[in-house]
Amino acid sequence: MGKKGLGITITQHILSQQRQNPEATGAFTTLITELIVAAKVISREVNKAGLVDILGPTGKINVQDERVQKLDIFANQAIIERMQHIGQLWCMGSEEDPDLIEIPPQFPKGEYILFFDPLDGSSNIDVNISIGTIFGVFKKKNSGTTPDLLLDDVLQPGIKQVAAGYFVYGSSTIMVYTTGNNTGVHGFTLFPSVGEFLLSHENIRIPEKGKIYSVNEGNYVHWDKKTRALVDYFKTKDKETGRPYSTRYVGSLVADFHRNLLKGGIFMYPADKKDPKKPTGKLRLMVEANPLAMVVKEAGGYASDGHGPILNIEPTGLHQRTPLYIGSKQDVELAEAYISGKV
Ligand code: AHM
Ligand code: MG
Repeated sequence: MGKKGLGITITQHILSQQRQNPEATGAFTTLITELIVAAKVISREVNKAGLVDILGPTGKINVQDERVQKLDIFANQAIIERMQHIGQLWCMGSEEDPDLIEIPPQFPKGEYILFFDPLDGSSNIDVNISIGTIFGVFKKKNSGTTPDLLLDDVLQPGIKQVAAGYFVYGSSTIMVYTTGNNTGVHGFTLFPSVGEFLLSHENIRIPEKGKIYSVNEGNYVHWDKKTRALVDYFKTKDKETGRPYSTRYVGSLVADFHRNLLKGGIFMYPADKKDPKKPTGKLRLMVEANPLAMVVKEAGGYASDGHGPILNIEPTGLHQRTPLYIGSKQDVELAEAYISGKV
């Protein structure tokens, strides 16, 4: 924790970044500020989630499942309702909505597009494991001249994101964000007593190489030979390269990613043959892979689909899935070499 930064609120931090950019209008600051309010509301609800067994209605079948589903929907609605009236958004895309989310006609529209996964890792809600919200922000494409909302005018490769980040609702609630262009990746911890996010992790840099690999190894039988060889590599003993690595996997991308960002290592969700409908793995390009790829790049790491940078993928669908290898640069480059057949 940088002592220098202690006590700086996220609002102060965003405003100081805004002042460094002479072209900034404050529109982006408004956007992020409102998103933070939505996240605080979600954080409060997540913290209460465990109480449902004690306080929730009794006699109902499937209370737990109900609750899990409700929190997903709650988080989605909290973000949409908070963000739709701020006047800065052209539209939104959420993991929970099959189509783009339009700004209702009674509200002004803006230039930004917000993609988000409202509650990532939601299968972990009822077992008290960290979950989170992931977001990425784009500007509307110049080609978007028609007043109609066309997917082609909205979808862009991740490299065009102007900001990205995430919230983790864990032992404490933390927000990590970047606006790219070498402005760094910064982490803020929510102090519940004052209701403010305070700077706790200034200019996060991910180690060049880590000692952790994070993957759902239960999918081993569904992987191709290259993927198996890669995971076998991390498990093989070799003193010189610091192997075997340790496995760490909680099943919330946002939490697994956050740990590896701070400690170094690689998170993988490879393509598998488990579900013929999802041959490219489970994770979504627009709401999961792209935002975290921007964060990791700005922190000195790398994100790949096994063949090239995640951030260069031209999206063709709102809910497109992608294999994901993300984390310390050397580890991800090695994974890419395995998957693309160079090793
Ligand atoms: P979700 O957005 O519906 O929660 O699904 C994504 C989650 C990720 O957080 C996590 O990395 C992955 O699914 C875990 O999947 P699996 O259970 O197959 O390992
Ligand atoms: Mg998710």
